[in-house]
Amino acid sequence: MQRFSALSLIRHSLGGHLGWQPQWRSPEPKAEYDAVIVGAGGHGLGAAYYLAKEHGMRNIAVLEKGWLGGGNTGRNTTIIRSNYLYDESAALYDHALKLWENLSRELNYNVMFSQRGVMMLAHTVHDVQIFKRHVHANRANGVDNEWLTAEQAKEFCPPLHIGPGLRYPVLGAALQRRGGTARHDAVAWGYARAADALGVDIIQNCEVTAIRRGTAGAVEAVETSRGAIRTRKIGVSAAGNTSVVMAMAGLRMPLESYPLQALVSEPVKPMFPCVAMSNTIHAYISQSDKGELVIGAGMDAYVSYSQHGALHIPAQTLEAICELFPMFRRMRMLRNWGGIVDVTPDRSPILAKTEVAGLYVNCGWGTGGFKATPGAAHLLAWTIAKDEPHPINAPFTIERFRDGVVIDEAAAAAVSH
Ligand code: FAD
Ligand code: PYC
Repeated sequence: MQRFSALSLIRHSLGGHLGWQPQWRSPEPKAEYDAVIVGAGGHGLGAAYYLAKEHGMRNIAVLEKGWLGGGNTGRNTTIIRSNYLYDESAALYDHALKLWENLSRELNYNVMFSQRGVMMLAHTVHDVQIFKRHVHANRANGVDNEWLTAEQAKEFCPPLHIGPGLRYPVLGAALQRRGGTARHDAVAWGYARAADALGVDIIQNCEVTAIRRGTAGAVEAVETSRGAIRTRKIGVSAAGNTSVVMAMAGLRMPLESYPLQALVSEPVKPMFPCVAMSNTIHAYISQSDKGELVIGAGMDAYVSYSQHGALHIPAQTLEAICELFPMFRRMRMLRNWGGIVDVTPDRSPILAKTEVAGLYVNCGWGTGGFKATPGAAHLLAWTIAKDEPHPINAPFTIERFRDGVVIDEAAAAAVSH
């Protein structure tokens, strides 16, 4: 049954920065599924879609405690890039970027992927050295990235202030031209509609409250706010809440959860041509197709599960934005909000089967998992269907923290942690 209608529009209760959402009627959960995905963000919905499309599974449920796309998928600043340092990460994020390049066609849904270029600003000698190292490492891996002088950065992004008097002068920038943005809610809805068409049940207002394991330890059911559901395969894709869900199966995760905030301005005519990011002063900015400036702030300094953060953080971000782009000083801000991100010690994700038979996990994307959405979804589906990782996600285990084989991407994470 087709439960989706692009014509039935309701107001998104969050008032997220991209506005209106199609309505979704959730089916009643069945007593048993071949696979259950916990979390209807882009990663979970996408995993269900690829399980159905590429692995021939049909009896799949995606369980969501709130509404689909209402987690970080609907709260992020939509920056997409693959300019990470290490070989493992370059393979992972570029796998996702290649899927982005065909996603609107794949889903027959316009996800408004726009390769307008992502420019990372360098403000110190240390930044220059780190970003140049990224440029060289990326190019050696076949990932596009180039070094710009301050003047070239201004030419690429005319609103950028590179004159004297800046607290943090612009010394140059790394530019990934294939990077850009997409419409975040469209990604959730595109995957949801495509998964639904393949028979996947997407069940909102259905919180997973316990994971039942059989005598041999393998998973056998989830308890939910809408009753128990039997299943032999559970994929947890519950960003921000992963530790809580995994603890239900008796697993302790190497994760911390933090609020991360963003805000949008009033809409204005097109004036900002690219994505500009400054890790050093915690500010990143682009302009959505609706005309709003989309601005991301730093992470809170304290762990928390609340979906809002400390107020001084966006205030500091706006100071930085006005310094870098003085023409925005008179803009008014419309809304700000937060999401909960879960962060690993090496700032790389975990995408793996676990020591509990039938339990798989996709988490730890921290401040940077939107860009990974199609790739993470594709690889999670593979891992669940085959009960083994794809070669691309094989390094992203939980055990790497025990064994010390970490993939330290702290310098490539946009937001300082
Ligand atoms: P989510 O979309 O969060 O989905 C997880 C779902 O699990 C949620 O809907 C939640 O309600 C559900 N859930 C949790 N517990 C349960 C339970 N017990 N039972 C049922 N359901 C449950 N990344 C980028 O790449 N680029 C960016 O520019 C960027 N900017 C960001 C800005 C902000 C302000 C934030 C908060 C994040 C940003 N990120 C960015 C990170 C990115 O948003 C996330 O990594 C990504 O969206 C995670 O997607 P997901 O599908 O895994 O999670
Ligand atoms: O990962 O590029 C990113 C990002 C930008 C803002 C938050 N995350």
